[in-house]
Amino acid sequence: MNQPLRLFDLAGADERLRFSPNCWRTRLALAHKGLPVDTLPWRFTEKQAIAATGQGKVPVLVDGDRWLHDSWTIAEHLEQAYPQTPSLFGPAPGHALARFVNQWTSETLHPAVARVVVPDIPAILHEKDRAYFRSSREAAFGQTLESLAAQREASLEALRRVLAPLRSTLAAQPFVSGDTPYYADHVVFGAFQWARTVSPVALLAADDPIAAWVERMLDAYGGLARTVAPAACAD
Ligand SMILES: N[C@@H](CCC(=O)N[C@@H](CS)C(=O)NCC(=O)O)C(=O)O
Repeated sequence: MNQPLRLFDLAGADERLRFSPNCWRTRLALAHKGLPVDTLPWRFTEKQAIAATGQGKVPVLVDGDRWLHDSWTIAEHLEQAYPQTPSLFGPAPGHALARFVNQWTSETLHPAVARVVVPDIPAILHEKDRAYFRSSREAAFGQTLESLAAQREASLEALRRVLAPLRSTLAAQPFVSGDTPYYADHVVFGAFQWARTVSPVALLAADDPIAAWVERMLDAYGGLARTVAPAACAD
């Protein structure tokens, strides 16, 4: 590695507020591998800065002359390009099972968390992102953010049902991946870090085994994920 790795990392109005679940996957994967990275604060409307990837979403990792996007592609790249560093997936079938966890998180867990926390996101965004965020998310949900917020209790109830297999797993073992965290933990944790940093709503009861695992993930890698403060309560 000649030049330092660079990561375009979604930020709020306060550039220290890094809240993207998908970027947190990559942050934790880099920490797991002990790879230093310069994180560059990026706002939703700064599409030009990542135009070299031919798309408009982060994480985007710049490794030498390669511009990589999509958190899963980045994880596979890191695993293949840095074989002397700790594995993200462990031995077979770790890679294949992590892919399942990746897809479950993106396709089931994120949408369930989004219905709870997205109404809180405009408040933490840079002003230049607010109108874009509102119109793109209202189009995606087919309703206003206010109407989404009004359904919060039902959304929390639905999320609790989605979390049932994660809860029973973490009641039986300390990490999603077993005794220590691997990439599957980074992926699932990204969703909780997202909620923690953008919304004051508590997703989990204090005695929930998932809450204990979230604390272990906040402590992991020298407390990297604790470097971002939780969202403040509005009242
Ligand atoms: N499949 C992609 C999803 C990336 C993604 O959705 N990123 C969000 C931030 S968490 C984003 O950049 N959104 C830009 C936008 O909505 O315009 C990955 O895993 O990296």
